[in-house]
Amino acid sequence: MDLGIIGLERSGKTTLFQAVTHGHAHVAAHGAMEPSVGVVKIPDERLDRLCAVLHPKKVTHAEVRYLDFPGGLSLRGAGPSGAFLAALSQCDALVHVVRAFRDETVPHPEGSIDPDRDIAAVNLELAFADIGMLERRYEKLEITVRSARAGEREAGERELALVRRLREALEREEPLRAQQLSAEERRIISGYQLLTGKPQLIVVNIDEADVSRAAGIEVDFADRWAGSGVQVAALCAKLERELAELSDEEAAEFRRELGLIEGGLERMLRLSQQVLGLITFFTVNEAEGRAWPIAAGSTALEAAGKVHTDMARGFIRAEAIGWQELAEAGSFAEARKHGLLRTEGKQYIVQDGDLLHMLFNV
Ligand SMILES: Nc1nc2c(ncn2[C@@H]2O[C@H](COP(=O)(O)OP(=O)(O)OP(=O)(O)O)[C@@H](O)[C@H]2O)c(=O)[nH]1
Ligand SMILES: [Mg+2]
Repeated sequence: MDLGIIGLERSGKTTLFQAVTHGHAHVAAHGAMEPSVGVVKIPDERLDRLCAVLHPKKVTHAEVRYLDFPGGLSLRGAGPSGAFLAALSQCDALVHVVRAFRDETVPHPEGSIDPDRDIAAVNLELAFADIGMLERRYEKLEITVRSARAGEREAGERELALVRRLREALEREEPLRAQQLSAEERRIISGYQLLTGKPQLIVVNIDEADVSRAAGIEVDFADRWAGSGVQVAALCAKLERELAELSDEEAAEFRRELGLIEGGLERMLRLSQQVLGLITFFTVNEAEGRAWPIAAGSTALEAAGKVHTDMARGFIRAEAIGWQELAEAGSFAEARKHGLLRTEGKQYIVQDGDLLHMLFNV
């Protein structure tokens, strides 16, 4: 999973990137146009608890990649480069950093601090990029349709009508995420990789002085901006970067003093899994305990395919149990003895927190 960080200039994107990657990132050379890429482990207490009970040799957390691009979206000048937009279109979700911190030594590109204005402006840039993409698509399609034979023309005509409709909705400031589409229409446009169709996590980068009010600020922004495919997290990127440099104990102590219940970064990571529509299942054997992110609504067969293609090909059945039940039982043998392991078939819908043991033939 790739999460692309976007936002206006100097909104705190790189600060957030450094906090979330703890400095473990492949940082692009200064002046290069490529993004810096950081691999981030998703903390999961459930996996930690399971592995503490079952003692696999190795524990593997789920990972996501964060991409930090040089510079920000500028509301003036030539607009974002094609290369930047192309890289964003490859991302699975966008992390949209918006400045709410006050710091006179850091000039705001628009001259004043107004996060709602900035969120709207960045979303508008994304919509413009999509409109441009749809226009180019339309022109190409028109040529193909014109030269197509009568029998092949119909599908092209349908796509043209769809592209026109999407474009009109974007011009009314309806992002693709919010548009009603049939499964067939979704399939057609899945290859377009439109930016307003991507899940978005808005990160309100608040002032150091406001961290004790983070939860309230988050609710306030969520009221206005959260919705289908959009989540909001409020945190102070600069503070989180400082906390990331401390040991876990020191950071926890510091958080307690500040009155923060959940670490801002952990919360952000959890929300980014949510906004991507991902749930987690676990597998644990002697060698490895592992968390697997998967789209909500996936079947046991799809889960098996994540772990190994052979496992899906030779799938017989899965044994399933909630992670907590297994942690309490203490072992697979105990859980089996008490009849806690369920036998599930290919079509079983995997639940968040399931521990799965696949049985398969090769
Ligand atoms: N006071 C305060 N300053 C911050 C915060 N986050 C970032 N800054 C400062 O704002 C400036 C810009 O931060 P960056 O993280 O480089 O912002 P950016 O969005 O990556 O900037 P560009 O890549 O140039 O667009 C730096 O001087 C940061 O130290 C914050 O939460 N509080
Ligand atoms: Mg930066």
